[in-house]
Amino acid sequence: MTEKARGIHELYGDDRARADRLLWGRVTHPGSRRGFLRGSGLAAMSAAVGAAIPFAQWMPGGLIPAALAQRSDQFSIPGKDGLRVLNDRPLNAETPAHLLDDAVTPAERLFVRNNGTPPLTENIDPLYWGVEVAGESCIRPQVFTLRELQEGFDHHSLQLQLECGGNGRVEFHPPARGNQWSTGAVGCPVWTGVRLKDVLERCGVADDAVYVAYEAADRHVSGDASKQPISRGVPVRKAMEEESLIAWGMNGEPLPPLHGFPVRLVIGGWSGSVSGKWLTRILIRDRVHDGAKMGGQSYRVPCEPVAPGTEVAGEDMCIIGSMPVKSLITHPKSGDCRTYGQIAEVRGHAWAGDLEVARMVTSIDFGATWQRADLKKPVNRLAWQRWSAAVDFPQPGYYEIWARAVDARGVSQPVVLPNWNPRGYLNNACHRIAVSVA
Ligand SMILES: Nc1nc2c(c(=O)[nH]1)N[C@H]1C(S)=C(S)[C@@H](COP(=O)(O)O)O[C@H]1N2
Ligand SMILES: [Mo]
Repeated sequence: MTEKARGIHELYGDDRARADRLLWGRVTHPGSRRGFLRGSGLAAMSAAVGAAIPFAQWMPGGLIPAALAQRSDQFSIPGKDGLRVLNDRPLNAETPAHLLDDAVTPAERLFVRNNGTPPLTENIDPLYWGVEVAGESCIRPQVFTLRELQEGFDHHSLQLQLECGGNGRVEFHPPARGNQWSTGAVGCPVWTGVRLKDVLERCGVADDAVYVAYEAADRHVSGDASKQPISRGVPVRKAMEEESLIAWGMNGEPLPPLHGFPVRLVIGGWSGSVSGKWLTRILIRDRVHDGAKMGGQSYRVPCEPVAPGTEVAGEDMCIIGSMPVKSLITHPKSGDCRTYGQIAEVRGHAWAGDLEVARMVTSIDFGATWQRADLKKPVNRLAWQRWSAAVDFPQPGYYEIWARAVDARGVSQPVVLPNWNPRGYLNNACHRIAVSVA
């Protein structure tokens, strides 16, 4: 497993101004010693150093706070707890499985998947942020400010699971290029917003509408303003589901800047890539959307299974829809020791894209036998489901705990890898952890 973890010195070593902007939203002008640290950036740095910074106005730009610079452990992104940084240009970070144990994923433990450079949001007045609804099949195109969305439509709060289409990519062989996610590009916070459906209906969806897509305020990593980093969408029927939200809140707080402040889409159960952050436009299209990362090899898999390593032409690739059935063991932590004679509580979450998880089983004998686990209903449709099991180890030694979910149609997670595909999407193999019993 290759893991590209980056320390804070390495990050600042590359480009101080960029590191400042990335971590704190601090704008440092070349040739000037001053860095302007305000608002959410100042709050982020204060949180990272553990106290308010009375003399922040005198702090030079490009300076790594000593509290972080003198710590030998790997630094974490401000506002995040223990995430593994896979890439910092753009920023991508995943959550170790044992840190995803909460029923509702807290902001500091939600993975970050950026395709481009996020907009600077600290000077934004969220209420005046505009979201335009347009497109060939939009009958009454119009712009809503966030305030108009909040005042003009019913509010809904739902727990919705978000998983990157590339989660689990690291296990594919031959390797697929892209962020080498292991198991941590998934989370399930509570989102608050209005139904996408209600807004689309206000604007009028023509009979020939096929797709609903987003455009956003982030910029392409190349800096080329004519390019968008990502602009994806879903078929109209998915956009019109009651759980598809235009959200401004996460766990009762405004969206964090990294997660799309001030407003984003949340389309539960599908590849996270359709849940556009920093939302600026919604397009009702009369065709399958053709924005950035809709075509070629992006978020697409071979329509028919292929042998590992096969090159597949664009026209033989199909767009990913619902994510497959999957589960995670969030307790105990892999590698932990247990005392012989004590029953271990094992628990985690399970989800199945558009479907519900019907059954959950675990094994401690490498899949020779499976035991039924207790599985809860989702709190609402498209939320992950809590499961737990009591495991009794027959003698001291090394064990693996394997977990396997089965969806409402009887489809279960594969124990080994699912179909290889060129970009390494949809790996829903069973999660397994190591436990030693002494
Ligand atoms: N505007 C915009 N929206 C975006 C992205 C992005 O790079 N830009 N990344 C997408 C991808 S690929 C995923 S998996 C999710 C990740 O959401 P998160 O970073 O809030 O966890 O956001 C999606 N929405
Ligand atoms: Mo993603």
